[in-house]
Amino acid sequence: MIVTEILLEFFLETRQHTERLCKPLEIEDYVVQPIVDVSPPKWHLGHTTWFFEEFILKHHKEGYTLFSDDFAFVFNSYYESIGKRVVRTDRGNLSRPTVDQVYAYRKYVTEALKDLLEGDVSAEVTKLLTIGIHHEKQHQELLATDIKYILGNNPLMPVYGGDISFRESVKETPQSQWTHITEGVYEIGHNTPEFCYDNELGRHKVYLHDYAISNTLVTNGEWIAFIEAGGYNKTLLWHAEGWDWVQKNNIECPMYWHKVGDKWYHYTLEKGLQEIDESAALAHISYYEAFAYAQYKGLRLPTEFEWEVASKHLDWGDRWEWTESAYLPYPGYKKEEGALGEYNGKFMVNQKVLRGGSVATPSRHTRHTYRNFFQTGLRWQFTGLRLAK
Ligand code: AVJ
Ligand code: FE
Repeated sequence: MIVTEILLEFFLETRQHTERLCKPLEIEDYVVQPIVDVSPPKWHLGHTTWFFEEFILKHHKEGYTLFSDDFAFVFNSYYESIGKRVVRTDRGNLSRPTVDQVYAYRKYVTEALKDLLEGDVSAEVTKLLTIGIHHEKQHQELLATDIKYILGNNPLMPVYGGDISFRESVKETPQSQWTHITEGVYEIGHNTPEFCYDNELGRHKVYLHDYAISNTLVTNGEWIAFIEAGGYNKTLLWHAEGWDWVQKNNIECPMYWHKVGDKWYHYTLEKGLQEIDESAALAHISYYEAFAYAQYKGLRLPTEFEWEVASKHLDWGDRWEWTESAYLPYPGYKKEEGALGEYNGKFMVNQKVLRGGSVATPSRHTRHTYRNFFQTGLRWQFTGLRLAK
């Protein structure tokens, strides 16, 4: 089977885009890990490269020599079946390999893949290449949000700069309306020939009762009203775990928000600290906050199934939307074989599903069956919410 030029083009474009995201960084920005969830940009650059080397080149390219025997230890993220690795909390302690060496590694692996793809390749390689591309795209989103965390938590709050605009203060339509869906049996899960992750498969039927879902995301202005109504102090709105999280971390507003005088500001990649636009879609809240807000409104979050069914009637893609659904396997879920079985399946405990996409999601990445997932207290992604009833 010949890898179409289109797939090769897709691969090269993806590799380039990752580097373009890092272009505005200073060397020091590449190395730090301010919290465990945020990885150093240098680590993302190396890890996405290691993924292609480990899963494709090592097994499918004749005579391939690893760029470095040490890099699997440094850039393996969480694949227990592949081998030992730097513990996650130590990713920011790696002053070596240097940024230059990591860029050289990227070049070496990209060239080796280009060379491999110029010949005849198996359906297996085509499949692995497609996963590798989508994997790198997931890391492009993580790169954008990790860079935002690194810069936005630096006391100087530097502007990111560069030529990529994230439209972070994307406006919501002022007229919020309810979209009504009639009760019945609906099919959930992926069913096109296009790529999807294993966690979207096991298409199955669910029964949904009559429900309504908002055609808009909750806005910054609506969130300010929640703050002013004492939402963060009203214990009855919160889960026990959410309330503990608020107390322990002194949470009073979304991540990146700062009150100066009586006005709210937030850190943005594009312009640094900016006055908040009340009509823009809210971002950077945890599941706990999304839930408390729905309680305060006397409403609820949609389930991931309600979201998927309604999505064809909605405008979506600016924010990852917290749902009420636990991240669980669909009936009939089958893990990928081998180490790739560790990619999604082993995280199906204690996490919530987010649907949609965000201003940091790269092109051709998300879809209406895509299942993102995070732990309930995390909010450095562009996370927001849409209400249901
Ligand atoms: C789907 C965003 C939760 O961050 O671990 C990256 C994406 N998977 N490499 C994550 C992912 C493997 C994943 N999330
Ligand atoms: Fe990864």
